[in-house]
Amino acid sequence: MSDVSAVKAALKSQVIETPSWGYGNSGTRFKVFAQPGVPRDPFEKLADAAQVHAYTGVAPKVSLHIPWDKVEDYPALTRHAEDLGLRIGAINSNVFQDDDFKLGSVTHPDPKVRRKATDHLLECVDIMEATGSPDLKLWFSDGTNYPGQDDISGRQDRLAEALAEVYERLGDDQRMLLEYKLFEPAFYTTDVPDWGTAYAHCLKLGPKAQVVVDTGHHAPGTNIEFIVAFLLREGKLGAFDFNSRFYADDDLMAGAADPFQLFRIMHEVVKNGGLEAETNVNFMLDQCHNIEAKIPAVIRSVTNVQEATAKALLIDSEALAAAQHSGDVLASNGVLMDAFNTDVRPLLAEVREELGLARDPFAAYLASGNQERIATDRVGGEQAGWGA
Ligand code: AOS
Ligand code: ZN
Ligand code: ZN
Repeated sequence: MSDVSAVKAALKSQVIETPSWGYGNSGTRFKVFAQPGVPRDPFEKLADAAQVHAYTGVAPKVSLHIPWDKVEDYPALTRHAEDLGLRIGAINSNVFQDDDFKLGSVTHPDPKVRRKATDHLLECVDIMEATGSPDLKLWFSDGTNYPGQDDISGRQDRLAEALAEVYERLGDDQRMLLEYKLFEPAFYTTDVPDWGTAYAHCLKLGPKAQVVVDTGHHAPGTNIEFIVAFLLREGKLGAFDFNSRFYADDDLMAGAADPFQLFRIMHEVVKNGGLEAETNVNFMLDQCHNIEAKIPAVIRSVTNVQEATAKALLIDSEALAAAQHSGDVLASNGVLMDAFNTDVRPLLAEVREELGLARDPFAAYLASGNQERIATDRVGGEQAGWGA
């Protein structure tokens, strides 16, 4: 796409969904570093997400995680979101933080534990109904640590059974997003370890089940953009959990570790129709800001995704196709690299200006005084964190 107004229109319509847990305290198993001004409840998490939206103009949706964001009154939380100019995005289930799930949740050998896990997933569907959320995001920590610990294919049967029950409960405007992850916390087998497993389950379930690609959930060297192209071609790419990794599931800011990889992914998205509204790909972030200030880190992540998208949109697709058809390897690679090496920050600044926003959302937020204000105001109460 080389028509600048079309590129700008695409950038204005891309929605990036931010995660409620990205605004709370988080850390590693070694230490959680508490930060001043961190939200004390889901209402304050939404207020922080509203700041990100106010300065970027493209982040009106927020993913919730249950029970971290459990509230008495979901319609009230939804109204609060609407008052802030937001809407509730994916509902993330949590079947990994309960003693009962030590040996698995929906794949646990004990049917009573499987029932408990599936009931939680159904509760999440109820919360979707109460909040107007269109997406149920499922990530299972299920797996085993030792050879022989459990029956690998038996666990697939149990997984399929639970997924089918939840799928049945979905309404016409609701879908299931199944996330895969190579390892952790299970270290020998994981029950949904890769896109192929997720894809096979989604295919069996039907059109309302699609795959989530979390960019931090692959073995080093995995070609993620291939997976993206394949899933889009099959109509099975439901969403991204964007983040960066250097080692494993690092959950660092999207585009920080490898902006070139993010560009390659966004190229496949653009090329295969993933930015079109009807394809309905949910561009989510799944990140934790352990040592950096959270709201500006989310703003930086959003702008990193936008920069990768802008570069992908600037690829001269006609020149690329011509070079590919003529078998000119160097020319086709050159077309891609020209786009990647373009400084798109002035273009994005113009897009923001046209939306009535500051040209530099990061600087504008820091100058707003909000960070100091929340540090003063949010005293007392328990600060929300990853897992609280
Ligand atoms: C876990 O590794 C996954 O990325 C999930 O998406 C999870 O629900 C999320 O990271 C919050 O912990
Ligand atoms: Zn994730
Ligand atoms: Zn993860």
